[in-house]
Amino acid sequence: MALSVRLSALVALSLTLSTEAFAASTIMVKEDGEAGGPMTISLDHASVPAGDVIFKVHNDALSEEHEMVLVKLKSADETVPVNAAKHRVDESKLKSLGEVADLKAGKDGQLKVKLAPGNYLLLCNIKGHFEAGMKAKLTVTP
Ligand SMILES: [Cu+2]
Repeated sequence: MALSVRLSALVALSLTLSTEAFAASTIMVKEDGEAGGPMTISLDHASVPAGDVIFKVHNDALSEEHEMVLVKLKSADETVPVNAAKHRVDESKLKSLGEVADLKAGKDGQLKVKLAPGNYLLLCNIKGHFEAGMKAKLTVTP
């Protein structure tokens, strides 16, 4: 009797531990900015541990559509290539890991990805938005 109670307590403990070990990190992403003005992407965490990461993206703009593209950088100080004529980042030269596309003003979107340790960049690649400031770095730690 006493043994089985202890065993079930152990099972409950190990279940709790394994759930925590594999829990996803959640990053709240806020996008803002109207046409012609400064635009931003801000994250509530600049760094998360490697593993499943859920990006919960909110477009806080009044009327402007935004998006969130996640790319992996080769190093923390890598600058991404911008096509000046198109006013957009050249995504063909980057490794995109996914995106929340076409997020209308006031709307929410979500992206879940498994991230390895390294340096990442979140950006909005609607014409002119990257140049207006829509980029944010993320560090994933081992
Ligand atoms: Cu945008």
